[in-house]
Amino acid sequence: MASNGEPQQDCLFCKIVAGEVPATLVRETETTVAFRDINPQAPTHVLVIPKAHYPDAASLAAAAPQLMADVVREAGEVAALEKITPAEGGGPHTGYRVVFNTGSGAGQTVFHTHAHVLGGRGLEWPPG
Ligand code: DGP
Repeated sequence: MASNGEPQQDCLFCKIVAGEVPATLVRETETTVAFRDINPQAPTHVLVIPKAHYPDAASLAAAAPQLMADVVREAGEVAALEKITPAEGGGPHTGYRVVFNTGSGAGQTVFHTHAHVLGGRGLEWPPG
C-alpha cells in the first residue's frame, strides 16, 4: 500500500512516536526516534525509526530518501553511543549490524520502517 508518511491509527510504532505507548528512548531527532527493542537479541538491540509512517525500508527510500539517510545516520550515532563501533585494533565485540527486515517472510512483524541496531556480542554470518 502506498504511504505518504501520515501516522496510522493502528500502528504500534506511530503510537511510540506519539508517546501513547512507552519505550526506553536512546536518542531522538526532529525526524527519528531510537529506542530499545522489547525483546533484545544482543546486548545492544536498538530500533531506529522515522517519525513518519512508511511500512518498510524500500517504500521509505523511494518516497523520502533524505529520511532514510537520517535513519541510517542515526543507526551509526546509536552504535557510537553504545560503544560498539569498530574500534582501532577492535576487540571481539566491536562492530555492529544494521538490519531492515522487509516482509513477513523475512521476519518483519511491525510494518513501520525500523532499523535494528545489533551489537555487543559476536554476530554470526549468515544470519538465520
Ligand atoms: P521486526 O520483526 O523486524 O518487525 O521487528 C519488530 C521489533 O519490534 C521486534 O524485535 C520486537 C520489537 N517490538 C515489538 N513490540 C514492541 C514494543 O511495544 N516496544 C518495543 N520497544 N519494541 C517492540
